[in-house]
This record gives sequence, structure tokens and C-alpha cells, in this order.
Amino acid sequence: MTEDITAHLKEFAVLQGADLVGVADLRRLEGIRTIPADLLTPYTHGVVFGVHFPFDVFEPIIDAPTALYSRQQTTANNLLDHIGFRVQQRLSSQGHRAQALPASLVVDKQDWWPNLPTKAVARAAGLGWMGKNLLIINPRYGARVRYAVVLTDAPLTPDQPMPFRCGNCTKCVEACPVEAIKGAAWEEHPADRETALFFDRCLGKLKDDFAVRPEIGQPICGICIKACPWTNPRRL
Ligand code: B12
Ligand code: SF4
Ligand code: SF4
Repeated sequence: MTEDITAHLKEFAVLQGADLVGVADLRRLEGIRTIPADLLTPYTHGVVFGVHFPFDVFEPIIDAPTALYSRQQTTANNLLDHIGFRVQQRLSSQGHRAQALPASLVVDKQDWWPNLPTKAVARAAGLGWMGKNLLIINPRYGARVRYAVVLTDAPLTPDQPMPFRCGNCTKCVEACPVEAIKGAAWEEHPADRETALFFDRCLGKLKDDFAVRPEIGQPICGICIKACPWTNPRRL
């Protein structure tokens, strides 16, 4: 029965445009910082969906993001927000609680913190592992996927997280223009973002350099997305 509800919900999300869908048991996120602090209290599961970019969008990215990538990131965010809204409507009309979280909303502007770190939910939902570049690495698309979440109390069947598969690879570490990626490894996730990154170096590059370029206009990069061998479909 819960399998049926879950399968139908996943099919619905795919019909709305999702390429990947997973369900996280929110008990796996115990201790994570949320805004507000009691955000997760009414909910038991997080439905996570992802939309991918073709590798072509990243191929021209050498040492800076492109105007095409910037525009497509906005399109992906809009699509994710649309899918989230529709999944939320469906769950709600079936009598369940549901709260869609947007693809890209920074709530604590000092600390660059969202309502809920999406990657933690995507990892718990089995959509990928947290790579050394602190991105979710999906076995099919690598890091060229954006994600969003709907929180719900619907009785769904959760997916299982996958193991860390970066191994000895250091491609993202070598590619980062500001040497922000430390190359650390972990079993599930780093204790905090400083374990993985020199955070200020990454943020500084995106905010004070890329985002102020007129053709970019937002803090994006794409270099450590492209560098990951799992991102490139022609790697084999
Ligand atoms: C603010 C923000 C930024 C800021 C700050 C980044 C940061 N890491 O905090 C800046 C502008 C620098 C940035 C940069 C980038 N971002 Co950004 N960003 C966000 C945003 C809005 C919030 C990130 C966040 O939660 N920060 C808080 C930190 C601490 O959380 P975290 O990075 O997820 O890592 C922690 C947890 O996940 C934790 N964890 C995992 N499981 C568990 C379980 C438990 C119990 C606990 C306690 C913790 C835990 O482990 C990590 C350390 O604690 C998210 C969207 C969202 N709502 O989540 C997008 C998001 C993370 N960004 C994304 C992307 C793609 C990028 C960039 C590549 C830029 C670009 N678009 O080209 C770079 C990558 C930088 C990097 N190597 O990390 C994507 C990642 C997709 C993916 N495949 O992983 C996201 C998810 C947006 C989306 N809708 O898809 N970003
Ligand atoms: S987003 Fe860019 S600056 Fe930040 S870690 Fe990745 S490659 Fe480095
Ligand atoms: S480039 Fe290598 S080390 Fe970095 S995230 Fe991808 S597999 Fe992991």
C-alpha cells in the first residue's frame, strides 16, 4: 500500500518534469540545522526530485561560468519550483501535510543557510553521495543535477542512501580556480562545510567575481561540476 502511494507519487513527479525522484526518511537528518528550528517537526519524509543539464552546458566552462549556464540555472530552478508546487498540491489534496521548499532560497543571508540543506535530503533519499566537492554525485549524471524537496507526513517508503564512491579521485580539487576544495573524505557526510571546503574562497570567487559579471549576475561557477568524471557521459 505505502509502496503504491510512493510509486504513484514518483510517477507523478516524473510527469511534471523530474529526471530523478527519491524519498528520504527524515529521521536520518536528526541534528541538522533548519530555519525555523522546528521546520521538520510535522513531517516524516522528504520527497526529493532532480533535473539534469546535458553535459553540453558544462563543456564550454573552462575557468568561469557562461551566460548560457546562468540562464539555464534559472530555468532549472523555475522547473524545480513548479514540480515542487505540483507535488505539494497532490499530497495536500490526498489529505497529507506538504511543504515545498524552493530550489534556491538563502534564508540566513549572513551564513548562506537555506530552510533545509537540500543535499542532505538528496543523500538520505539515495540520489547520490556527497562528493569531495560537497556536491551530490549521482551515478548517472554526476554533479550536473539540481534538486528540490517537498516535506510531507504521507506514509511513503523511503529509499536507502548510497556509499561514498570518490575513492582516490582528486579531479575537483585540482580544477578549482581558488583551491577551495580540501580533498577530505567521509563515509556519509562532512561534519560541517569547512571540513570539505575553504568556504570563504569559494564564496568570494562566486559572489565577488562571477556574480558581478553582467552576463552572469548570480553566484554560480560550474567548474567543480564539470571536473567530476561522473558528470561527463563521455568519460568511459
Ligand atoms: C547557499 C548555497 C550556496 C552558497 C553556499 C554553499 C554551501 N555549501 O553552503 C554558494 C553561493 C557558495 C554556493 C555555491 C555553489 N552551489 Co549552491 N546552494 C546553496 C543553497 C541555497 C544552500 C546550501 C546549504 O545548505 N548550505 C549549508 C551547508 C552547510 O550545507 P551543505 O552544503 O548541504 O553541506 C552540509 C550538509 O548537507 C551535511 N549533511 C549531509 N547529510 C547530513 C545529515 C545530517 C544529519 C547532518 C547534520 C548534516 C548532513 O553535510 C554538509 C556539511 O555539514 C543550496 C540549495 C538548498 N536549499 O540547499 C544550493 C546548492 C547546494 N548549490 C548548488 C550548486 C550546484 C552550487 C555550485 C556548483 C554553484 C553553481 N550553481 O554552479 C557551487 C558549489 C560550491 C561547493 N563546492 O559547495 C546545488 C547543488 C546540486 C548538487 N548536485 O549537489 C544546490 C543544492 C542547489 C540546487 N537546487 O540544486 N551555493
Ligand atoms: S564552485 Fe567553483 S570556486 Fe567553488 S569549490 Fe567549486 S570550482 Fe571552486
Ligand atoms: S571529481 Fe572525483 S573527488 Fe571530486 S566529487 Fe567527483 S569523484 Fe569525487
